Amino acid sequence: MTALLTITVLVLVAIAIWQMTKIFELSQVRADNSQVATDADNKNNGYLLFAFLIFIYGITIFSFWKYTKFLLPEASSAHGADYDYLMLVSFVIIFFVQTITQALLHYFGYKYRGETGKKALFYADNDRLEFIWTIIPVIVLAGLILWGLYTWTNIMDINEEDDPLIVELYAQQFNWTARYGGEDNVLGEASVRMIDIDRANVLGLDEADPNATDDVIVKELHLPVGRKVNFKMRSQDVLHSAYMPHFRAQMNCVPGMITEFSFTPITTTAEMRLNPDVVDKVKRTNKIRAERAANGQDNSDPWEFDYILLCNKICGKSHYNMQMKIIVETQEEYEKWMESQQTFGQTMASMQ
Ligand SMILES: [Cu+2]
Repeated sequence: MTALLTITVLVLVAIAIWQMTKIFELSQVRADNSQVATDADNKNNGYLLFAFLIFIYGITIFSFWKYTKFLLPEASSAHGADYDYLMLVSFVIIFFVQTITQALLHYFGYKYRGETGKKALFYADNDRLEFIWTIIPVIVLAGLILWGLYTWTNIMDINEEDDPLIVELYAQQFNWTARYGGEDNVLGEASVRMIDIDRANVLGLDEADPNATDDVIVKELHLPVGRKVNFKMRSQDVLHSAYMPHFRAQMNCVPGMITEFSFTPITTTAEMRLNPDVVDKVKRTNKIRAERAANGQDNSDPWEFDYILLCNKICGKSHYNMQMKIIVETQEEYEKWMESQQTFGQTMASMQ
């Protein structure tokens, strides 16, 4: 690494010296005018502009063809479709404007290239033209921003209507823990100051709070399909961000405060595994994994799709591996799973 850095520095110094000698040469008054662009030079540069235009269009088409399959599959939350639509419309507008302006920019660069005898026209301003190119972006951007604000307000309208399931997501370097309110669906009081590792009270629940007794603490998040979930996020140490990409959900987890996000999962894990995009992705991944297995490399077990909660804030050295599996299932499956879990009260009693 040091060798590479040294070489890089030496190369940069050499380039700097070379550039400086060039500047010095140019500053000398000389009869030789080989540095002045001729008509042929300008024409060639004009053609190069077209070549560059073809290059950027080409790379755009290539990226569409090669990388669209890496995009997330259809949203699995009730609000996800609105979010995706807003994003799609924004992208289409940007893409359309970009395609046209690049073509115009490069074409005019060619058309008005330097030529002997050609003189630039002095043209101070044109009110109508300036009005048009100001008002169009203003209308389009104002529309997008208002629509975005409206969508944002709808998504962030976190309330207790429709009997939401209350779930706490607890972030710490470098793992997630989830907590359910239990029978009463009310989370017991908790604070990092009450954490007692020796007694396995890892989330710092208040043992005296009756609401805490039936809380259920888990390392795998199960959600019943079709029921609204209100998440309450806490962090023990640094900034983390709870990111559930398939549900188009993300919220920072901030030490010392509780942040919230709410969504309704609409597709079970089992249904999502049948989604054509997901089937494709699993097939592609397992092909790579099979190759790895054949070469005796790690990470070669066949993979099965699961929803996932990730950390989306660079929170430390193992940030990349901070994740928790999410399983969306039917109400019956969820209840069966919940019954098999120990409550906080039971865990504490077993520690006595
Ligand atoms: Cu993190």
